[in-house]
Amino acid sequence: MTNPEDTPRIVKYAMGVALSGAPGRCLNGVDPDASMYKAAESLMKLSETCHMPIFDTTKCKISFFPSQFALNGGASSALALLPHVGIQRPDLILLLGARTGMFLGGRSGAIIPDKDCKLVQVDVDGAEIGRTLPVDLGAICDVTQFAAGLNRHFETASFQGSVDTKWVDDVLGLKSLPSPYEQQAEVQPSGRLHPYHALKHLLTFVPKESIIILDGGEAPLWAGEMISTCSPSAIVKSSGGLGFLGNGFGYALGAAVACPDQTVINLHGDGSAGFHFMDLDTYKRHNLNIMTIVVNNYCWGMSSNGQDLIYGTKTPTRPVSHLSPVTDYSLVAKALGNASAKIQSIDDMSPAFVKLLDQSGPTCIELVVDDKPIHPITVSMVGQTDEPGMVVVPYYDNVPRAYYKS
Ligand SMILES: Cc1ncc(C[n+]2csc(CCOP(=O)(O)OP(=O)(O)O)c2C)c(N)n1
Ligand SMILES: [Mg+2]
Repeated sequence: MTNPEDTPRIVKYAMGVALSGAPGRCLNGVDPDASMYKAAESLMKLSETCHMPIFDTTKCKISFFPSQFALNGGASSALALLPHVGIQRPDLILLLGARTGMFLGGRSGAIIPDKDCKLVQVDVDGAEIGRTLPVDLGAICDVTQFAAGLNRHFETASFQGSVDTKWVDDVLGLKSLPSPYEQQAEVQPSGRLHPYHALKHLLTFVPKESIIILDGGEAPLWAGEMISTCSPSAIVKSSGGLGFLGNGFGYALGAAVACPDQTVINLHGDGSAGFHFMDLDTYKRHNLNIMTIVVNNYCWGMSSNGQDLIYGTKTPTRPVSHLSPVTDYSLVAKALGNASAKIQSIDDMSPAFVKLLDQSGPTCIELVVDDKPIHPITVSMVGQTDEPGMVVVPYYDNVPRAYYKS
């Protein structure tokens, strides 16, 4: 808003958007956490009644399903594993506010099967229903109301559906499968840490009950797999429906001001860190309890890895997706008044945390890792095809080629 006289018109417009549009943080003073917990309660009740597991997407969210909730299946990306571990794929998926696109495997069928599976989509925005995948049933509705309505229905009419409880148990067991990376060496042939091992060890040092903000490309995906090891009080995934980068700095700032007694972990790739690293200056000026972690693989890893998968040796140079091999984030952080440490080996971790957890105010860890292996989500997002009617988009969703009459 640039003109004060626009205030009534814009506030009226904002109220309209807040009351009728997609849910999210808004201007109107409604406590979004209260409404999210209400949504979680209704969804968990519905899930228990129908004995249907709940999976979440990587979209922007504050985790509000307790990890102890028996039907919490964890990340929906695990569903891509089903054919590989000999478990049948789902025959019904309810998309409750979850939007199709890159975070649900695009049109690849990897997460949402492209056959023998009914898809029901519920969204407040009708334009989302069937946007990228054909749905069998769509409902334009607020998810909390949808779940509450079904719950009311099941109070008088008992649930009649048949559920294969063995299948549900098998699917819920996916999240406890040992990681395939466990067996791989902690140090890559480059001499840099394997990102899985680096983040697994690092997270064991993060104080319990921290608020964790995840930003970046592959870095937050590696961290996300093991995040429960530090029992965070909240996880804020900041990549949103379009997968944007850099906004985690603002989220960390807000969380630290709102919850001064908690540690806020502001985790980034080196790419996303570059967007707003100067916010460490603000963190220092307000002496906020934020630990920024930069997972430095010296590249826009998700981008260069996606390009490696598609263009491979055909066009092997990636000048745009590489970042400077000399940038030292721990030094920059120190210059901005944030106590800092650089970690290049597992042995560096304990002394770094001993030094930094003793400090009051903001701190920064630069964790140097390799850009390989490629995270499996990047692999699942790449749909290489030689089909002439499709434009391959390295790590998003391929799009049909525009048709022009000749
Ligand atoms: C604002 C914005 N710019 C560019 C992108 C495209 N993008 C998605 S992931 C990614 C690479 C992120 O690199 P980094 O943060 O270093 O994480 P890494 O994958 O290396 O762990 C890029 C450029 C984006 N999603 N948002
Ligand atoms: Mg990177």
